[in-house]
Amino acid sequence: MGDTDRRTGEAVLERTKQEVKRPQLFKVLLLNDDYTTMDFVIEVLETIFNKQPAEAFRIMMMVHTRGKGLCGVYPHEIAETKVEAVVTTAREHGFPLKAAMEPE
Ligand code: TYC
Repeated sequence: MGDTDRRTGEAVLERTKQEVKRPQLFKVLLLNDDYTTMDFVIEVLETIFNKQPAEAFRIMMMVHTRGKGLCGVYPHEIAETKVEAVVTTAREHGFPLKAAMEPE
């Protein structure tokens, strides 16, 4: 609405070209701590982030050695749900494990 055609200068009421809006994506990261067990982190990666065992181990070691590691990239609401699921299950098991999300 209120647009002007670039070539003719005439008013354009509606553009026919379709715009595709892709959702903004967010990285979900796991953060290191000294108390959560390696086995529990691997379990989280397999169950919440659907990783195969070898990939879960690789990500866990990345977090352990580098402080944080990428678990997946998701639309906002799914990323939020993953972070909540990590925190909820970790607290239920008495672990301080944290997850974070950041714009891709
Ligand atoms: N650093 C933990 C330990 O030595 C293991 C760990 C890995 C904890 C990844 C959190 O996100 C994490 N038991």
